[in-house]
Amino acid sequence: MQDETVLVTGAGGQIGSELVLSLRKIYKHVIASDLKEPGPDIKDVGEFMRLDVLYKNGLMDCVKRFNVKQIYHLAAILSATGEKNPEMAWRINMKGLRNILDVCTEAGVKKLFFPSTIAVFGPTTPKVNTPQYTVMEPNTIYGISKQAGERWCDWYFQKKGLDVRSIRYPGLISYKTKAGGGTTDYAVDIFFEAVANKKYECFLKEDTILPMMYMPDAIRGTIELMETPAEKITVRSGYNLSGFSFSPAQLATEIKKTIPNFTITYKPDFRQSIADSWPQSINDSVAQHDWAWKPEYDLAKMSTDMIQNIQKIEHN
Ligand code: VAH
Repeated sequence: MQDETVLVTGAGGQIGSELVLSLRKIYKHVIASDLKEPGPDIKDVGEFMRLDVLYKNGLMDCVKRFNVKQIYHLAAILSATGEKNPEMAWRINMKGLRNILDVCTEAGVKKLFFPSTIAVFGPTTPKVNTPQYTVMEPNTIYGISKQAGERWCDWYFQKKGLDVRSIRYPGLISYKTKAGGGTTDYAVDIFFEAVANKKYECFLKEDTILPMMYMPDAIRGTIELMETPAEKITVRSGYNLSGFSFSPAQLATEIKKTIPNFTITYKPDFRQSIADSWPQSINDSVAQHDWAWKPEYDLAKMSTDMIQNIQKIEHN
């Protein structure tokens, strides 16, 4: 086990709750932090601190007291919530990041992970096989804040030498923590509804193709990127990362292979316009070249694993 102390902000969220568990298999000291108390699987098996990323002094105290050498800064407001609360989303996603960047440079943190997203792309971006470098005109506060965040991270690398690394996550699918406030969350909710009620009303149109990834691949890719020797890293904004793409109709067809009497209906809401502004598929050849990224899950393997694990949860 490695001795460095690692801090995870937003540890109670969809990525954080699983990332903390994976990091605790590698590092002796992983401090999980969030604004609110997380579940028992995080809190009861290691250090937890209540931290507000908008309060820099509290972050600095924690980093200095525990000699934190790596930070995974996951605290953020996602796309759908951000459109309902633009001021709060901008404040948390930008001021929170700036506080973390300054704490890292002032307190000698060695490595920082910043979660970016395919939401940094917008309606003028090429939608199919979206390249690492292309037109980026995001039209959600979430996407705008994450694009600005990528630029700040690159600036802190260029001007202050901070070893900051980032991934543009596609929609993430997991069964351990229900997603919250995202547009791709239908691809999580649908599984819980299919197992519990054999039906789901989808808030996106049936043919809305979006890039997605299963959480085990996202967690593995995140840690692989952070463990890659610095000299191999050529992107300090955010690496494109691809899993697989599908539409709600294609996902429903896959679910029916395991739950034959599952039915889906469609009632698009405000999140449809958000989804329509994003790419359908992502080119991640730079990540493949720089640090040998390769997903292990496809749509069928993910769907089977999700249903099997949710059925176990329901039966316990
Ligand atoms: C969202 N799950 O829907 C997030 C993600 C690509 C989308 O960043 O907002």
